[in-house]
Amino acid sequence: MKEVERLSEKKLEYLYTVANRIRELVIESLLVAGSGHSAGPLGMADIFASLYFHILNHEPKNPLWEERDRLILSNGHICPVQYATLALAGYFPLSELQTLRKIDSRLQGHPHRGSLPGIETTSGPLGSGLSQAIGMALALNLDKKRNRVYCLMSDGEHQEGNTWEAIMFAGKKKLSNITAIVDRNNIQIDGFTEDVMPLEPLRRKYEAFGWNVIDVNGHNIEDFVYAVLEAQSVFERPTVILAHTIPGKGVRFMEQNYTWHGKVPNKKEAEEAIREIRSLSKRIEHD
Ligand SMILES: Cc1ncc(C[n+]2csc(CCOP(=O)(O)OP(=O)(O)O)c2C)c(N)n1
Ligand SMILES: [Mg+2]
Repeated sequence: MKEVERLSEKKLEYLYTVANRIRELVIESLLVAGSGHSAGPLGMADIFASLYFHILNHEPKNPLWEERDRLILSNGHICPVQYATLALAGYFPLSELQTLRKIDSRLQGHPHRGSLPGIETTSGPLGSGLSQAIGMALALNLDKKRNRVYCLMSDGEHQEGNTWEAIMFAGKKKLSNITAIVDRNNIQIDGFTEDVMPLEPLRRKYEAFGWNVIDVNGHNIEDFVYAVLEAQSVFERPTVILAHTIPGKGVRFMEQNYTWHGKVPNKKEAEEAIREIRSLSKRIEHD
């Protein structure tokens, strides 16, 4: 297992730059696709940059490397952020992002295992990723392997029973090689989670199922990396990182607006979005 290193100032700045480049690629690919999800992918860009460019033990040119950590994307609809990140990391050419959601493309609207390097599971039907991730974590434990499993999930998925069965099982099995990361962005398809079907108190619910829980600002890369480090040092308990994020992060007219859950910008909106993301990069450089 690779120990996650502490971040230097230079690395931190680099990760924020990567995150904003991911955001630009997300907007560009969604514009060409003409359909898809905007808010979730933008909100998770900082976490994807941290995972693929600092935390994960992986080899983009050898995607089936046995020693790799596994990253399971349970909320498959945010895959534009995973596609953009995988391409930037070198799993496949950046130009392929232009094929998002096209017929016969390897980049379908929801991820398809086996068609694209770096995709560990097929997802789209919400609520099944944690069960799959736990199966992998358990198998790795039985084989006495030290690879870690990361499962990205949405808050909306916590309204599904299967998610709680998986949480219960991981607690019982004391699976400390799995880290769940929840995109706690407070929105779902047609409203705020606490209006549609309240999830709180999420921390206390996870704790009751035997998990170690860490709340983190999902846009503070330093804090997120520390949370992962903490998860690596916890024994006999799985860890969940409740990552508090802003849906649409980086594009003001999308931020905190659930109507951007499942729609894409038109050309004018995309241009405005890219301008904003670029100015955000400058703001970070000058902070
Ligand atoms: C089992 C299942 N039910 C319904 C859907 C349709 N659906 C797609 S995304 C979504 C919203 C879920 O909330 P969340 O994942 O928190 O959305 P986000 O934060 O990305 O806006 C729904 C209901 C689905 N993909 N799978
Ligand atoms: Mg959500």
